[in-house]
Amino acid sequence: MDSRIYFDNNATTQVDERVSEIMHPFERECYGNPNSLHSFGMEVRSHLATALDRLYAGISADDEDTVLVNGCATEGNNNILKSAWITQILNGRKKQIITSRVEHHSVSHTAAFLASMGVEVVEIPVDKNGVADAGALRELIDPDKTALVSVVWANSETGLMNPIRELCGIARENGVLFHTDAVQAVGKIPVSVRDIPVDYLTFTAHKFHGPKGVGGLYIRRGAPFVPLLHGGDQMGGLRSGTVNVSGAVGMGLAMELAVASLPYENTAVRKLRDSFEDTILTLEGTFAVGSRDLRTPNTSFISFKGIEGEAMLWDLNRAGLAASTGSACASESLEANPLFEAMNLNKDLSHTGIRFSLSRMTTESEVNRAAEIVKNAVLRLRAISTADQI
Ligand code: 7TS
Repeated sequence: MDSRIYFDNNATTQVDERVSEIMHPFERECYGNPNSLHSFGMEVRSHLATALDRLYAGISADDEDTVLVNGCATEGNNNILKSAWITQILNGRKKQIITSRVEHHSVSHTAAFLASMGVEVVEIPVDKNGVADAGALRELIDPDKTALVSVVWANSETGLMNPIRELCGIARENGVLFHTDAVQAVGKIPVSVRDIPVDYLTFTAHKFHGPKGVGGLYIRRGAPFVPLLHGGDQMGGLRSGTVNVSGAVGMGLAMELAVASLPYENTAVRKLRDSFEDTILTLEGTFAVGSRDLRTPNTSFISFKGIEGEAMLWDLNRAGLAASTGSACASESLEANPLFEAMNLNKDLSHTGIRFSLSRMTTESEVNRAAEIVKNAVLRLRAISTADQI
């Protein structure tokens, strides 16, 4: 039994046991290539078809739409921005791509690359609540100029959810394509492309108790699309390369389980997160970033006045609690974080924010122990810093 506590589920999650089990046979028993014409291929194809059905159902995609299995959300995000560049800008009359100031690097760095290729990239700011400002999009969007609007559904560091319904509505009113990176939304809140008619949506299995290295990309029927990978014409020629069959099968079941767990996520996990946060916030000099009702139910980003974030992480880690100072894949300091800058928090945060992200596997006893560990760390680190000042 692992006695450590894992509160870094926005970085990645533990694979659900049922997902693990369903993936096993695709290594030694059912190992055919799904594109082969013999029985080995055929038996795999049927499992892949079930997995795709589960993915379509999970996000309420229409049969006429496309859901591709690919390598990860980074691939999906790259694909959509580069595809919009090729179809709307290089081969069209548009000039501009709009993103927001709170994107994951897989969007912001791709946008920066496109800017270096001459694309006009504009970022919508966040409002005082820390969510993308829909009013700013209304002002910036230009039907003659804007090729694509791409806004992350939920921010990975704070869990703050952007007003995707409104942003997507503005893009549609202007006849502009709309993409959302739904990596931190799937499995935490309902994600339905029928309800919110985005043109493109990305997700990645390992954020909802599925395996790593496999993701999904939704493309609405008729939405322009150019593949990133050309080759063997797998996935209808839209994503070449032999499909990661065990990954796809695992992601399909993980999606089904994640959707089934949404009520639990929004009651029990939310309650655990709130109770953890309430306990931590009794400590002096602490505050949580972003109001709770605007955040995904599993995430708390807490600032501890006067404590250096990395020192705190080490202390927590030594005591058996895994958390993070933000995105594991972002190395920038918190001071440079545009979200905190926009919320006017940098001056208060200065290296003191810690992200705690829970999951449906988190238990009450873990929450209680974690809160104790955090309290002790804060007291110890503050005592050290006071001793240093004497
Ligand atoms: N988009 C968002 C919003 C993410 O949070 C991440 C990963 C990705 C895209 C990329 O997913 P991948 O499967 O391609 O790697 N975010 C984080 C994080 O918050 N800490 O580590 C990875």
